[in-house]
Amino acid sequence: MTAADLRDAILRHLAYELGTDPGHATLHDWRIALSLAVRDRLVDRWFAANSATRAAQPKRVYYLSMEFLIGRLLEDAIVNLRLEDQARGALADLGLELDAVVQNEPDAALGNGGLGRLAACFMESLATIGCPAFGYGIRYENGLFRQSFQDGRQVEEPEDWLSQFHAWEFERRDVAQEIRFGGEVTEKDGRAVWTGAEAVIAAAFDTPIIGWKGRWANTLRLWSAQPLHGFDLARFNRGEYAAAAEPEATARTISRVLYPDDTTGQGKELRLKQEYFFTAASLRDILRRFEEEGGALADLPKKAAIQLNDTHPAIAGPELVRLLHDERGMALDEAIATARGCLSYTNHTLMPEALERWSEDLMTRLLPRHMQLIERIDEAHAAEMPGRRVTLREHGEVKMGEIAFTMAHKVNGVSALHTDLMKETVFAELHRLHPDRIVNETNGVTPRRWVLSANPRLSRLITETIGEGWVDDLEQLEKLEASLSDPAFLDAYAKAKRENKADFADWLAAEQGVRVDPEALFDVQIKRIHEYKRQHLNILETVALWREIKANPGAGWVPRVKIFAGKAAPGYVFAKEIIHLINDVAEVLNADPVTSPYLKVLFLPNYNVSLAERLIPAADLSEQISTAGKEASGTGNMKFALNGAPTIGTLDGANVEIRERVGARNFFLFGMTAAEVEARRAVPDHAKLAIQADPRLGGALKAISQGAFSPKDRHRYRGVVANLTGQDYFLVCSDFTAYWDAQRRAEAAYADPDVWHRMAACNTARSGWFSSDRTIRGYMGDIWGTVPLVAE
Ligand code: 9GP
Repeated sequence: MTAADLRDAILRHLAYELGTDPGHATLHDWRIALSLAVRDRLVDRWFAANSATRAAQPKRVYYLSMEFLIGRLLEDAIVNLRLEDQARGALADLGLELDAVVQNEPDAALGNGGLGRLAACFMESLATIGCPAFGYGIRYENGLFRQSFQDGRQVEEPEDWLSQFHAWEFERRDVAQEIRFGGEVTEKDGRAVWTGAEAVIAAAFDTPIIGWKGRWANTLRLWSAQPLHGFDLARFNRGEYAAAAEPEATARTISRVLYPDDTTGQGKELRLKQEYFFTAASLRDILRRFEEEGGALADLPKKAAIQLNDTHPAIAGPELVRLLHDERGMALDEAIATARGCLSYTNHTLMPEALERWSEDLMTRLLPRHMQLIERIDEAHAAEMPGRRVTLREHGEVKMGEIAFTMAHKVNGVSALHTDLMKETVFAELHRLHPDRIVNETNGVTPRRWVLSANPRLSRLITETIGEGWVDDLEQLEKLEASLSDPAFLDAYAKAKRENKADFADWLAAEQGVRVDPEALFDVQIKRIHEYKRQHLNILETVALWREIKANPGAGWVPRVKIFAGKAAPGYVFAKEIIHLINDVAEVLNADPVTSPYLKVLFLPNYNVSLAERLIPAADLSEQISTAGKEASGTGNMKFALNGAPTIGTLDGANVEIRERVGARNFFLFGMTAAEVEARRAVPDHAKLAIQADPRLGGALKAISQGAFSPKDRHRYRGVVANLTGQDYFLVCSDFTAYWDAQRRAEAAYADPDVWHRMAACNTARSGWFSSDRTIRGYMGDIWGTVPLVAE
């Protein structure tokens, strides 16, 4: 396709889809017209992949996930179809710039953090590798909330990403599933019959996901909840307009937002409904496809590898048993074994709040047959494993982590350390019973999105140096090793980073009205706000540093900009206080004429994929400072390393593997290990001891507690300070001094550009293992037993 072909296609779509002409088209219109023109190309590849799959009838992968944090799709499609030059040329002819058009697309806000972004990277890698796969999730009308700040406090507003035409999806009116809740279980001819009382329709919307060079494309199928019947005309005619619309509104609630606040009973019920809704719809779709291809039910595991992304779809175990046993008459034991043959489960966290537990009352009310089946699965497991102590229910609750484990043939962790800890802690007993079940698949990120399109300058330099093969064989970055002592290469590497930083500074000035010095060290912590991720450790160190600079402004400080971004869950009060504190500190520090040339603090609102794509290539230092043992893997850490930002971090999650690969000298390690964390917690008054030992920490805490950053509300951070000086479960105080020292080491290294750029380049050259292609190949071999196909 030439640029002229693409230009003509854009103009055609502009006229015949959007009904407008170039003289009246807005940027939005151009973006849609370009998307449709690119989509045409993509659909051809998608059809080719689909027909190759139908012909071969291979084992398919089904990835069930509550989140798919796909972000923008236009640039991805252009890059993977290798249409950048044509798109630039076509738009230039029309007087437009590709970057502006691409950035007009709203982010698909279908995820919260690492788990959702991992699912998106996996979809892209599956397509690049040519592994036939479906992603299954929910088409949230309002996604995750949009974050803004009011007087420094987080404000949540509905995300309206679907208020514009979404060019990438196809509604499948022919594919719909009726999903039921509640009701009762009766028996007929010896079989259980569940008649759910409430019903909604799961309507399918398909998004093609294209792999590198357009070699293959898979489908992301998202379910939207719709009412079984339209509005109630009889009530409407009686003038009860709101009541007439109620069934529709109630049904739509299910696919309205991602992670509704579940601190209330209603919130919990809605969350469980969402989980069952998309899991049940997906399983029926999978069985329908299998049955259409005419397989014998017992062969289902040969045709379907169903991956449960965290515990959210864990109800898949009981539901698949129900579909096989109750609805298709398979013997219970066989149904359990067949389901287990298909299912595998990824655990993404050891944090107890994410290993879901549902009250038996709620489960019985919403999913009465599943509750019975959970009991039967529990009994079957007990019979299989005499002497076992673990149960699927405890204290009136159903344990979804244990259900997922019991019903899966493989369970994987997402980094080596996390996998070991899983074996030793949350699943110790189950691991003893099933020693071969747990495997490790360390996470990865797609290089197409996170290097090639996010960082074109670095990508060009890499390609000029080692050729293009790295894009789908990221370990080829090792070839850069030979250039790490070449001053010309290091200069070019430094120039790319400098220009990325200058671009970011310009964007900050234009979009946020903030000026920063591009020469300053850009020190970045972007991720969900959580105590275990310890954004409060970072801000405490910032306050301590501010006090030191103030006391001695002439000491040759390395200018630094601390950049934060991330959302706090709406019901997580402490995380919201951390955001407020960072914003308050920023206000005081940025206005301080003495210190602000050396130290600035920014909290960028509404963190999303596009912001990460803009910021990571401009970052110098990557903050990965979680309490050891708490971060399952991290994937941001990999993106930063690949883009040449060395890590300051603890031995946690994939940091451990990053450090092993990039080399200890190119990583600013600090803090306690997971084992030391456990030991430290047992020390009485550990926080107080740490505060006594380091006056900088005491000084920072005192400044915060005395209202230095909240002069009109001096006690605002009493709770935060009390937490840190008291229980300090995440050991912020105990790791403070080591963190402070590591920051000074980072500063010293940054002050010597030769040292720094070599360090940064080492990170790029040695992080090739962290490609999600490698991770997906691991899943295919160790868990799914699937092989790639090739499209005609
Ligand atoms: O917190 C983990 C993060 O460490 C990991 O990288 C990511 C992908 O595996 O999953 C996150 N977990 C969750 O978001 C919830 O379990």
